[in-house]
Amino acid sequence: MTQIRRMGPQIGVEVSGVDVRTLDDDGFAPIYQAWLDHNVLVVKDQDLTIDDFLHYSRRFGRIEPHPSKSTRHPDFPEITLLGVNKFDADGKLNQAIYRRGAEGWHTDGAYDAKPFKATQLYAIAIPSTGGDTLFASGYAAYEALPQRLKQRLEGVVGAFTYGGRTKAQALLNPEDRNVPPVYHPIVRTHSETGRKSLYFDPGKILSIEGAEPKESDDLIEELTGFMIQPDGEYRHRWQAGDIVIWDNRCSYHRAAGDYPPDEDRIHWRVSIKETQAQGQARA
Ligand SMILES: O=C(O)CCC(=O)C(=O)O
Ligand SMILES: [Fe+2]
Repeated sequence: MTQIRRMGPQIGVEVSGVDVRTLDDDGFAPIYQAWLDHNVLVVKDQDLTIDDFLHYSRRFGRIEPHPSKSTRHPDFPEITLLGVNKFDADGKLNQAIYRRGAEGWHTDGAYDAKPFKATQLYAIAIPSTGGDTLFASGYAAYEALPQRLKQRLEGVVGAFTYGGRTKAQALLNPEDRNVPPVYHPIVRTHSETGRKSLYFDPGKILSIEGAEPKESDDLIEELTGFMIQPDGEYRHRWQAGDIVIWDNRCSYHRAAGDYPPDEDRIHWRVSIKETQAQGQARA
């Protein structure tokens, strides 16, 4: 029997008792709605092949290969492998792979003119301790902004790149580095829910457009402080067989990155974009 339960107070919902391989449209509809309502959806106890995972992922939108070519699955470019090839040929831990997603709270794909709608992970191997993923709500962050900031940011866009101000691009091939910035509204109206969120990523933003450099830096620092609201986190403790999907349009996440390096922590990962119809639902 399908069960749906809330996880964190601001974000997160868990579905159990389903097999995503055999879900029909009527079975999927309440799951998709629960995801839109709670932004992070956990589906427990799945036993999937790569084709099953891709097939299920396509229900949410269009899968696009991640720009990090070196971490793509060799036979399935749409699949990114997390935690694979963690050690270099000389036996040294590759920090870019081990700590992927752990450098700070972020949203995936803000460096793209059309950022990822969603990211979905399927857990293949989970360490005995650590390795959680943390989530927080961009709606809650927006709602917490003082009126002064809401007004200052109305209609304002930010410039974003893959490496932001630190220019960290270790997972990209040389030919894919230093791509020009793209621009996104900082107050983002969600294309499906119509709700406003704080669209923000301190690791990818370069500047707030129209602000002097000093004000831009001050705003970036101030907005960083609003991302995670008190008691707003949902912390996912993985089990093999979990599928977790998050909505990059209205949430932030980070990997805890604290598991024993000699243990496996492996996920299949897909980046999902809006279909044209979803992207045009609202301007
Ligand atoms: O491995 C994780 O927990 C999440 C990593 C991450 O940030 C991502 O896959 O986008
Ligand atoms: Fe991420």
